Amino acid sequence: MTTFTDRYFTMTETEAIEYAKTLSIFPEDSAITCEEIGDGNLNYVFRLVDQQTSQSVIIKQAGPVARISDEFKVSPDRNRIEHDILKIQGELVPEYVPEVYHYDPVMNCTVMEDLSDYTILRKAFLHKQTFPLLSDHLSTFLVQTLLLTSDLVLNHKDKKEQVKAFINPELCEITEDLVYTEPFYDCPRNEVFSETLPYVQEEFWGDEQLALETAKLKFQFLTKAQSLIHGDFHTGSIFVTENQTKVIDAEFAFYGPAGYDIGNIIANLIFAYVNGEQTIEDPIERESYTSYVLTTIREMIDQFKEKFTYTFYDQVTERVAEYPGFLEYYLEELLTDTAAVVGLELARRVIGLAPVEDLTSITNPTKRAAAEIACLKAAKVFILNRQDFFHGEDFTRVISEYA
Ligand code: SR1
Ligand code: MG
Repeated sequence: MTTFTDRYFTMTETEAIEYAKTLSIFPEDSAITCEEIGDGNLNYVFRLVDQQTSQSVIIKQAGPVARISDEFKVSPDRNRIEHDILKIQGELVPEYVPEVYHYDPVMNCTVMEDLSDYTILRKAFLHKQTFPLLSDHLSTFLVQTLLLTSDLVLNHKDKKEQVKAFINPELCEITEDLVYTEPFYDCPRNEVFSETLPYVQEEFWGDEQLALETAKLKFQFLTKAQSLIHGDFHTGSIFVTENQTKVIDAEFAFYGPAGYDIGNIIANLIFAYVNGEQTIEDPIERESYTSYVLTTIREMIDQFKEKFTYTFYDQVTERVAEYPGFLEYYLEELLTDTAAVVGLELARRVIGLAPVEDLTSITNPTKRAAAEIACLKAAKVFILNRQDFFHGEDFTRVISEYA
């Protein structure tokens, strides 16, 4: 019998069943099946089902290298970070995260609620499904997690302890390289679609002003320990049903700029928008779907600001943050940071190593290039004019015009 208490190793499906038995997750003698269902870039995700009762759980295990490429050696300790932030989110926004049952620092795995009744939002968008409550759910999630972990509310010494606990150098390095650096020069690791390449060469790699702005933004990401952020808040990290939303996969979490999470999700909604623009043949269906995405983006920003303002007055503990004008200053900076990250994420998913299915699944090469170039044009506006974004409509105007 394998022991799971002495040393770390990556499990097979059979070993994951043995492991579950050692934790007494299922009744003794139950017939358990297991399937590894991970389709992300980094981890192994085992789904275990008791065949008699249909009770099921997920065991998520961090491997020693990324699945996408073994060039990325990433400490399996990231599973601790993911577990610890899940616990915090479980207190702040229990309705929007899976329940956690067990964490194991030897095997670097977490046992959690199985969300198989849900669909990954990116996949749902590829089927042009719509979710009317999404903007409400995501704006609440963002306000609660970003505001309540910041110096606006937390005791500053406690917050510094949290900054220490969530130091995440290897995963941050991935973002520093893949989001903030490589897309903006002709890096050998970039993977650009051939029909999009001439635009990238001319408008991205040949633009010194753009390079300078991305350098400023990279230093902001390196140094601005504002809130405990999810760190990879895209549509592949969100599970949905018609009226429920669950956020997963927070292994990139650390204390960073709050606008990183907001900008990330907005950019990924834009990928859904351009996919709809290029792949829905029927003009009425296309208009209906793309309008839904734009409305979701506008509502997310406007509801975020409204809920942030309300929660700020309700929860703020820092005296100087209550001075007249400070909230407006804070929100303006947050929305500027958000706009910049929208641009960075739009660019890196077109140019960099980790593309998104919303673009790569567009089979017609001309349409794919049109979608990608639309993202890149919008990306430049979001990065270079980031100070101009404050209302939901400021974001949707640029999308309608360029994307
Ligand atoms: C090597 S990991 C590549 C990308 O996948 C993750 O989901 C993050 O977005 C990362 O940038
Ligand atoms: Mg992920």
